[in-house]
Formats: sequence, C-alpha cells, structure tokens
Amino acid sequence: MTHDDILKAAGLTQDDLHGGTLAVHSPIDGAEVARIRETDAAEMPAVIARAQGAFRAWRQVPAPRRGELIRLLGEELRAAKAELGALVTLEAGKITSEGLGEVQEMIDICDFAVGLSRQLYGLTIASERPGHRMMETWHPMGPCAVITAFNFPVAVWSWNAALALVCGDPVIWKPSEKTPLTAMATMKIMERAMKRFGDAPDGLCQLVIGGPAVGEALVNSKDVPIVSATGSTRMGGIVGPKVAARWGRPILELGGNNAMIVAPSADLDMAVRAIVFSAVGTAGQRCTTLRRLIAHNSVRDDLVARLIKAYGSLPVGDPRKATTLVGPLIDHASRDRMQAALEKAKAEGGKVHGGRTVTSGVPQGGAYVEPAIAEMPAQTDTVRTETFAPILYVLGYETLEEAIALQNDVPQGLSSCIFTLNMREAETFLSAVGSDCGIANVNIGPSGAEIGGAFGGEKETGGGRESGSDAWKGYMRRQTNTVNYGATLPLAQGVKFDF
Ligand code: UN1
Repeated sequence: MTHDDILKAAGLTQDDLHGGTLAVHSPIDGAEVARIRETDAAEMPAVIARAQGAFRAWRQVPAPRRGELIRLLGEELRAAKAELGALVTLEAGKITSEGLGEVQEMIDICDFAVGLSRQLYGLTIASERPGHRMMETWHPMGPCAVITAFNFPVAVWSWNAALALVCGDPVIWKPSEKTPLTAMATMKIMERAMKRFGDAPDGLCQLVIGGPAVGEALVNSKDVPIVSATGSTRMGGIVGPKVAARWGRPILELGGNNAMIVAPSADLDMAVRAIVFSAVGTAGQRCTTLRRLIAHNSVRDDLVARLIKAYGSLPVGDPRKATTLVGPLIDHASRDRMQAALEKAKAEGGKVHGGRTVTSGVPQGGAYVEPAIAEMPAQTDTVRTETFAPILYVLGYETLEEAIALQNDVPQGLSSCIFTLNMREAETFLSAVGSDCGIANVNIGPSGAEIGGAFGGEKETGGGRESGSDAWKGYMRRQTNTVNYGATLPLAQGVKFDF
C-alpha cells in the first residue's frame, strides 16, 4: 500500500491532510505525507470552555452509561484495527505487529474501563459515633488534558481517555507534533462511537494540534484540573510544577532507564529472548525499553556473546514488511543523538558492538540503525542518561546487593526486572530493599506491560500512574461523607461543647 492508501483507509480526507502549516513526515522514508492545520493558541480558551460545558452535563450521566460510550469505542477500534495499526506504522515507524499491538492495547483498556464504569467503588468506614455512618464517594473531577508522545501515539491517549471518560471527565488531547495523523484518525473513530452513543455532550472529547503555546494553555488553565503528560523528563519538569502551582493535578509518565539483572541461575535462552525484544523492539523507543543489562560476572561474557550473535541476524528495515523486527527511528535527529551517546560511551571506556547507520536494503530517507550493545566499565554519565534509541549498556556484578544498588542508582524509576530461578533473589528484588521502580518483573523483560496493572514510575519518571489497577482514582475527586441518622449530635474525639 502507498502512503496515500494508508491515510485514506484510516479515514483521513484530502481536506484533513492539506492546507495547514504543520508538516508531517513518515519515518519510513522521510516523505512529507501531510501539512495539517494547527490549533491557534487563541482558540484555547474556547476549547477549554467547551470542555467545561461538557463536564457540567457528563458528570450527571450515570457511570455505567458513560461506560457504554467506551464499549462502543472498543467496538469501533476493533473494526478499525488494521487501518489504524497501519497508520501507526506509517507515522511512528513501528513494525506492523507492534502497530497492531498498540491498537489492541487501546481495545484492552476500553474493556477494562467498561467494567470499571460499574465499579468506581468507595469504602464504608466504621464511625466512632453512635448512629453514624462514614463512607467515601468518588466524583468526576473536570476536564482532563492528555499530552502524548510520538512513540505510543494512540494507546497512551486511550489509557487516559477511557478512564477519564468513565470517571466523568471530558478529555482534551494534545498529541506529539510528530504524530498528529494517528490522533486525527483516532478522533474519527471516537466520533463514530459518539454518534452511535447518541447524546454525548458537545466538547466531551477534543483534539488540539500544535506546539508549546497550545500545550501551555492547557497546563496553565485552572479550568483543566488534570493534566496527564507522557514524554521526556525535561518536558515533565516544566509541566509538573506549573500544574502544581495552580493546584491542578499532574499525572506524569516520563523517562525510564530500565534494567535487567541476570543472575547466575537465570535461564539464559529465555533471558536472551526477553533482552532482544525489550532492548530492540520499537527500535528502542519505548519508555519501558531495556537500556541497562546488569549481568552476573559468571554469565556476562556468555550472555554478551549470545546477544551479539542474535543482534547480527536482526532484520532492520521497512516496518511494513512482515519479516522486519527493527524499524526506523522517528527522525534523523534521533539517530544523531544515538551516535553521540555511543561516541560518549566509547570515550568513557565502553566497547561498542553495532550501532552503525544502515543505508542498504532499507527505504531511503529514513533513519535506520543497527541496534547497539555497549559493554561499560561502570555506570557512567551516558549509562545514567535515557537516549531514546536501541542502545543496551552492559555492566557486570558480583553480589545481588551490588546489582540492586546499580539498578537503583539512576535518576529514573520506571521499569525493571530480574532473571533468576532462585526464589530468594526474586523475592528480594521485589521487596522493599529491591527495585525502586514502579514496575518490577521476574523472568519477564521490562517492556510490554499489560493494561491491567497500574503503569508509571518513581523519581524522574514522575510518580504518575495510568491504565489499570486503581489508577482511575487519579481522574476523580474523593469525598468523605459522614451521615448522622441518630437524634443526637455527638462530637468526635469525645469533645464536649455544651451550651
Ligand atoms: C510508553 O513507552 O510510553 O509497557 C508506553 C509497554 C507498553 C507501553 C509503553 N505497554 O511497553
């Protein structure tokens, strides 16, 4: 299929694609595929006012009825899976299977949110006073801004939007300027769901496209109580304090520097499979990508040799081809950052395998690279920095304590894992003295989390939680209620106040 066929199949019209100022390029071959209209920052107050208007209506719609909208969204996504997946491949450069996997992740969170819409449970709490009952009620919070990154251009919106909408919050989405087309196509799918739903209020689900001025309007508005932002630690460092300063609620999902500890007892065949997928998949551009391999000195050389062999046979190239496993980086600037990181790693005493630019057998114009392995003498500055590219730094260790200390000694705290068949090691890694990350796995790589768990991490990862478990609470306000059904007015804590 040509680029135009893919755009058309995803429902984008010539009018959508032309007549604007924001150029959109496909990372596959660098071709300009559209020039779309951006939202004028001057329109933002009206956008936010529409969301506030929608909130006043939507918060009164019973949650299970709100869930019906998400059930319909899930149905529409199922019907559009192939077309939207192909567009993710075109615009973000993901291989076909990962493009489809991303849409599946959207469908999964819709299913989760539909069930949730009949829950949203509060507790009933024992009161110390006779004739009293205490409980907590979860209420809708207000418009939720969702700022997403290029690497999961649609799934991250759906984690936030599906929860926010069943929780009673309208959504304003600002996608990455690198991937607005997948967002536009997703909005068309959402519009189909809303049409079938019937009476969704105007402004319930909006899309704004543009740069920092558009984002800032959302970040600075008191009428947008929740700002969920996914992206770099640099971006989060700007957004988080601004939202907090106006007493809004930031939900931040920022950088990761995810590690795997490989213990002496590890099943190395399994470890190699997990390492290759999580270090190389999505061309190293997941926030959960495996970036640091902390291997016991007794298995390190064997493991590195196996990895070099596996890396040597990885098909790099056109992500639309069924056999490709490593697609392009998002752009040439990204490749330049990868090369600079590898140069720095060498200067720090690292031994680099692979990492060269690939120009033959790949579409011209894209930024294709060989994934790299860098054996490092220590956890240097470069290792401690997240470079959004397929670079795997390898470190050795002697004791588990040392391995856990290395794993934790980075600014980021998203995902982590250990490969071991030793129960003491596995449980120690998961314990309070183990991994300091939001995600810690045993005998599974750090990437490719299911939607059922809460997703996010600590330290410079931002502390937010999205997706499953009770992450929905981040989109609602908690109200504690005490009801007196007695005929007297006893005070708590035994206080007397008779008059
Ligand atoms: C991201 O890279 O921003 O766990 C999200 C994973 C995916 C989500 C990644 N389910 O790798």
